[in-house]
Amino acid sequence: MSEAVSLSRFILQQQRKYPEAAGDFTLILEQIAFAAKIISREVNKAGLVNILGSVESKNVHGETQQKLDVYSNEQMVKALDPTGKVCAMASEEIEEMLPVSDKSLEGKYAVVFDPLDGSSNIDVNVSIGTIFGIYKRLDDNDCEKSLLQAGQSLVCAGYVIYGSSTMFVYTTGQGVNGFTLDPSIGEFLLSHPDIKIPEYGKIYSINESNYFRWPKGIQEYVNFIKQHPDRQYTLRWIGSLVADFHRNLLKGGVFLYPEDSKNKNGKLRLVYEANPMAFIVENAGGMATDGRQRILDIKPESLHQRVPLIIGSKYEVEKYLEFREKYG
Ligand code: P6P
Repeated sequence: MSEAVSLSRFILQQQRKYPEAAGDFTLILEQIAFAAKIISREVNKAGLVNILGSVESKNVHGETQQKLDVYSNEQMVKALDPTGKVCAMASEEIEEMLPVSDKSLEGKYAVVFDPLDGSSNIDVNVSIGTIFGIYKRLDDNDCEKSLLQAGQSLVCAGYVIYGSSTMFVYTTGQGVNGFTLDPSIGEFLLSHPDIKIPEYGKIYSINESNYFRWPKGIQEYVNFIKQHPDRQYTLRWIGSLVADFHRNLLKGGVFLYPEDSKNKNGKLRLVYEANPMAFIVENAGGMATDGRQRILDIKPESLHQRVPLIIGSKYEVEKYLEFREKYG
């Protein structure tokens, strides 16, 4: 039985590689993990307490907010703001950049997050997740600019999946590592060291109900995958980005939420969904594109802008680009 390595110990071991590190980044990551434990506790008993269902309010996208969405957002803010190390925060649940307390204005980091993605699945007990990305603050008093950096400037990205177990998966650019929460001790323990996505998979994840709204290139690509000459693919679509992405990261394959005639830029958001997942997948040896360019190269124009997302194993993503090139 190999020695259990906690997330806290792993983070400190990583910090020791940077003698100049003041510990600010470590504190932020630890606090995100703390928030994840709190959210996990509520998600796992959601059916037993009055935290299911929706609230009257709607989020910036006009979507009815679930009580757990609002609760999770509050936990992330309460975990991060008191550190005084985060000068700016952006959340899927909040229209504008989140205000931080005065002492935080000098913080050296900016954090973007979707506090609880997949919330339409909450009330039916399907896996959901938290997605986050961490940037170094730009030398600019306008902290919002620090939130709108291209994904390639991320210094850390990760997600938490609240599923059959709660897992914390993250990268700082030197590989991807996964930690599983042991509720009996309240610690995330290293369970998936150095995750690498297979070169190709046998799973494709897309909402095929949009088929007749797709451009021809996407239709032709999906038809190719469904009758691949060398292997039988299977379709897996949970309708929860973190759950669908996590499965493909471990087993290989491709997740697609492309544009269609109704959603010209797809459905997923660049800043706090596509970019963190793209940073993770590239550090695991995969690829992420919007169909024309690398996701991490896109310069965000606004906090909530949407982007087509095709992400996963190199083979399936490169093949997608070929079909879009050929068929449009
Ligand atoms: P559809 C959840 O609402 C979400 O934002 C992602 O987590 C998920 O991948 C996608 O939407 C599912 O979209 O159109 O299949 O309901």
